[in-house]
Amino acid sequence: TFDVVTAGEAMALFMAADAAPLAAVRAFQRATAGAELNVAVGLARLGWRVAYLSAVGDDSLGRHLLDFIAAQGIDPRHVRIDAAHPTGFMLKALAGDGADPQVEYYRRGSAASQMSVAALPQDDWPGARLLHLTGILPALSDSCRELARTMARRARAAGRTVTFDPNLRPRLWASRDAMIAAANDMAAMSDVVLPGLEEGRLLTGRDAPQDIAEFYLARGARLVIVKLGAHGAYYATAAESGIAAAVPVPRVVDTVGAGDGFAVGVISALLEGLQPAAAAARGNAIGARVLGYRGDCDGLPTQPELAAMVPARA
Ligand code: KDG
Repeated sequence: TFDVVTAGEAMALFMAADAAPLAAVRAFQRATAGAELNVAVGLARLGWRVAYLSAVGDDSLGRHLLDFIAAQGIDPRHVRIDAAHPTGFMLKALAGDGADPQVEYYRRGSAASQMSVAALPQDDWPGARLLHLTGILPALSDSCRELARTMARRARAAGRTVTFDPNLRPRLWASRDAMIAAANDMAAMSDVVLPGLEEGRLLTGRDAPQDIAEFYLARGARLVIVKLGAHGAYYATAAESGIAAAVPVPRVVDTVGAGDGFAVGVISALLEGLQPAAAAARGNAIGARVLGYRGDCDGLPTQPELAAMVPARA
């Protein structure tokens, strides 16, 4: 049995080893990427049993991902090997001064983009308490969008908590309106919505974190946490709201994956039954830790590392 279910595209990641525009980089280091995979890894490191639904090609990039997934303690049974389509991959530049690094995708027509509701297991993951989705899965293809919607609908019917991180990727969408509509559609099927401030503004047309949270609470969310970067995170339920203070980051090495680290903090806290303020505080703490590392998953803590870094209460 599993505690948490998530689904998305597992990608090979090639991180530039030298500081140059991608077209001029001479050496890359291989790692892994995929927002939902990062969350799966973070939760597995904290001891949760994670089911991860994905697909890779029958190629060395796919085999490397399967080995990585298994080595992280994530059940690889739900990662399909699709012999007819390649594993998606991406390039990432070496970022300077805390800016978001340049990235380039090679994922159109990838194995993961071919996923559909046919990927869902018959048994619907008995025992799982929570489903985590992001706005990336519905962006991959029409069949992936249907998959994401079906997973959310079934999870709710089964009484699971659904968490949703919009993770907007404009490049994966034909239009901004389609992206906004799809993300808000997913959010309306979710219990917990985790937008960044800029994402929240784009998705709701509202400016203040309070108003963004109110938008999603009015559409059925139980908890909204708006990520405010260096200003921490604003959390709101129908009953309470507040700011969880930011955790100082001595040096930002790479911003990619910090939002996934935030989700790991929130989800693990909710699974433990912690209150919204403590969940937001743990999100801040793990997100801040990830900022200090290059790879998406390098900064995700183990249980003893987490115990050493976060105060028990917000
Ligand atoms: O959240 C981190 C992701 O941006 C990265 O791992 C790649 O999933 C990815 C994406 O689609 O951008």
